[in-house]
Amino acid sequence: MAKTALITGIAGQDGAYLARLLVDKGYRVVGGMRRTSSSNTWRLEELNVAREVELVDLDVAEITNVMRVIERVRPDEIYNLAGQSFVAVSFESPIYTADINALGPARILEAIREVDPKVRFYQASTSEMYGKVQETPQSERTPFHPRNPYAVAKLYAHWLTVNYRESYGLHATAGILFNHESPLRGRNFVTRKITSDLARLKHGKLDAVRLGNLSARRDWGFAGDFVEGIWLMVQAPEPQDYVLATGESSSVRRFVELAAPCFGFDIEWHGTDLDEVGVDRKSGRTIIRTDPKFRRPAEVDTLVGFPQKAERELGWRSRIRIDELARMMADADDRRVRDGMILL
Ligand code: NAP
Ligand code: G4F
Repeated sequence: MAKTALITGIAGQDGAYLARLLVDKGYRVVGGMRRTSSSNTWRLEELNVAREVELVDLDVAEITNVMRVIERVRPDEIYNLAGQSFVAVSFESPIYTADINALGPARILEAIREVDPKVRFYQASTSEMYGKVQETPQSERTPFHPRNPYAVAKLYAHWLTVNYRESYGLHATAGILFNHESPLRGRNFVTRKITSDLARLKHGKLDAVRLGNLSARRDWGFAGDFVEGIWLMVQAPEPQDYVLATGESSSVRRFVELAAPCFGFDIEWHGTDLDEVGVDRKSGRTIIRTDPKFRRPAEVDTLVGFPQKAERELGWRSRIRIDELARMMADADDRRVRDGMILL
């Protein structure tokens, strides 16, 4: 009989890619979405999977809602992708972020204990938990030092997942995922901000792209690759935690340099720090500006993961490299703006 998966946060980037993967594997997929005033299924539609999943109202802030959905759906596997996922917002709304990112998973774990402890659980942990990094590259054994309320909340959920596994024998796994992007990434995040703003700039709808810390470095992979790793973790005979990463780190500046040629720009940098600008060599036009409002009270300077455990034990590999990723995202945004689509 087909397995049933419940995905919380199915309308987000990872939710959409995971839904596509699980439907293709023959799962019955039930997707939890928090209720909003307008439909928010554009990612599922882009991946042509909206009609193949059952959508339910599921807000991880509400324990009774979580409990009832699990009782009704009777999933074999729960993938908890729901989250207030934007680090910058967590400095402005730390309590809300904790409610969703820390207590949300606690509610689901309690519901699993209550309704059916055989349900397998996946928690979306994050490389942000390494924060002020204690060693490079970061692996499952690297100590954590979170640098923002988002990561602090995620760290609670991470340890709670480990604790419920150890205390109650749940098949509960936390995937420590480094940044993964795609054409379906939210426009707040820096990679998609760069590709969508460069597209608007090329088509005359924006004067300059305004960014924060250009020197921050991240290990950027492709979300489509990463959801395969998520699924593999949940299939493992024994639940364990795994790092998923590419093993390569690049700066925000480098991502701009990779994306810009896809729009016909060739960037050279002038100035330093808050005065740094990116100028298009061909036209002499300043197209990248820095703005302190996009800087964070405490920054995570550099992240790079060591995914050897996932490679060895799960047979997982990150396939798409950053140059291909930048091109894929740039091409999608160029097409969207050229075709007059509203950018989401
Ligand atoms: P995303 O695109 O922001 O998706 C998150 C989803 O969670 C959205 O659909 C959002 O709904 C939903 N959500 C927010 N609050 C909720 C609530 N109270 N109840 C139910 N759903 C709620 O993020 P993503 O990139 O797909 O990431 C998925 C998860 O992995 C997140 O938990 C994120 O923190 C974590 N993570 C992401 C990365 C990464 O690089 N992408 C790396 C490590 C960990 P709306 O659509 O209504 O906003
Ligand atoms: O794209 P970002 O906002 O992603 P961040 O903070 O690394 O978080 C993402 O990845 C985490 C995994 O490590 C996830 F857990 C989390 O949910 C999210 O998906 O910022 C990346 C870097 C930061 O150092 C930021 O300061 O880019 C820098 N940056 C520079 N200018 C900017 C900007 N970030 C944003 N969002 N906007 C800017 O203008």
